[in-house]
Amino acid sequence: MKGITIVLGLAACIDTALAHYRWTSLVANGTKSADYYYVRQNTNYNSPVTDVTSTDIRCNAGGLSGSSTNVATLTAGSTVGFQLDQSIYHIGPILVYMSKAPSAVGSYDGSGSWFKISQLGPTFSSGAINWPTQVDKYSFTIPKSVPSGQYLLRVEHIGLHQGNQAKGAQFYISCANVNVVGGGSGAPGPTIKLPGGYSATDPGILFNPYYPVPTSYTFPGPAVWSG
Ligand SMILES: *[C@@H]1O[C@H](CO)[C@@H](O)[C@H](O)[C@H]1NC(C)=O
Ligand SMILES: [Cu+2]
Repeated sequence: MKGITIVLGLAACIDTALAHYRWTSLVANGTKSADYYYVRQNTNYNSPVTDVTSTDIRCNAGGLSGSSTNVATLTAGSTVGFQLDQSIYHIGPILVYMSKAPSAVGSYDGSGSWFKISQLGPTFSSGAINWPTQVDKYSFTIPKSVPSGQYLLRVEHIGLHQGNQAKGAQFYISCANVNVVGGGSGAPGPTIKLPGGYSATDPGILFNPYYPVPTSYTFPGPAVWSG
């Protein structure tokens, strides 16, 4: 009994004491930007967000303003990525969203509509669930037909190692200020609000990754808009 307590205590300790992975920079035109040059810097250092009803779920704690963050010019249809400061070491999916700023993105708080442009989840083979491993960068395409203009570009890793517990899922989020050029006349959707679009009991958030071994995974949020 004592041994179990010590092991659990250690596990909890490691989880808070270790430097967590953070999405610190944007990769555009094949070039990685400096940390927090285009990515809004959060104020909770490397702690995850755990409350999906908080405005922190938009762009992490401290991410509602990006007035001191630069704006990256991105071409619609191009490949873009977010780079982490260290590889992801928790199990869970990666999701990417965009939200159009009503005016300058630096002063946009993300209270508008969000649509999803990419997601990566587990694969299933011979009774096992296999999560993306050793990810230190996630790349995706800015949809070709997205209307030109300024957007928040949001990346999220959902740590599901404690996803079997209420509010156990951990959201590692960053948002970049971007200006899309060369876009089209697509109508991005379906959309959600953040907070609002996620519930703590969504099957992809309150999710037991261990036993019985899952045979499917339902991503939270809307379907991916392909553009
Ligand atoms: C990427 O390349 C385009 C086209 O040359 C340029 O307009 C844009 O500023 C570049 N973006 C970044 C973030 O370097
Ligand atoms: Cu952790």
